[in-house]
Amino acid sequence: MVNLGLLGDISVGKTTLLRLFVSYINKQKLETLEGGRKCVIVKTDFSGEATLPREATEKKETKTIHPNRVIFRDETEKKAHTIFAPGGDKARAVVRMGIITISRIASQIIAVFALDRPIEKQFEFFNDVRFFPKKIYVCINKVDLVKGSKAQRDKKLQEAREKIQAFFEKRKIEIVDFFNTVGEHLEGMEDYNDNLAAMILKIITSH
Ligand SMILES: Nc1nc2c(ncn2[C@@H]2O[C@H](COP(=O)(O)OP(=O)(O)O)[C@@H](O)[C@H]2O)c(=O)[nH]1
Ligand SMILES: [Mg+2]
Repeated sequence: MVNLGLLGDISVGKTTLLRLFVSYINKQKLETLEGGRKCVIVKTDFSGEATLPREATEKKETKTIHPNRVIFRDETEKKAHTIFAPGGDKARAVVRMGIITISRIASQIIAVFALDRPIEKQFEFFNDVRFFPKKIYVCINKVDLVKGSKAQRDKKLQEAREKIQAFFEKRKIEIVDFFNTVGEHLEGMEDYNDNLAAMILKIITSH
């Protein structure tokens, strides 16, 4: 059984990615992917989402207060796994508690970044996450929001990777793998949606 934690700054897309994964299981899409397998949802808990007042923000409608949680069962291995996604706003004491708790109980961590904002700003979130495994996975999300050609997007991704690599290297944390994702269902971005599912599959099958 793997306890997987999605950690990252506010609004990088943790909750969206978790919901996307649930949709892959519910639509039986997970087993159609390369190396895919049949999984079923045991339980989902998104009750940690608080609805924001409409005027608070243009787009973001909810904010994670208590960690969201999904339990699913791998039908091939007959094993259950849990994914936790706490909030990102560590300035709020209750959210911060969730981050600390999840960083303690998760055996595998995915550090989530958003490609549409400066990467350096997003490191602040990780600076005081105290319990980190020696090896983590990195997910660079919101790849769709980089405008321009594929070459420009790839260049931006490469620059982000190098910065993230350097940041964790300083903390003696090894990055096992990078995944580039899109959390929302958007036309032409299906491969980046698949990458999220592939990432979780890879983690549960290698631990
Ligand atoms: N365009 C785009 N929007 C995204 C993507 N992932 C998440 N979002 C949006 O970003 C906002 C914040 O996402 P949310 O999952 O709440 O972030 P969290 O704070 O990390 O849980 C929401 O409005 C999402 O719809 C993505 O890959 N592309
Ligand atoms: Mg959230």
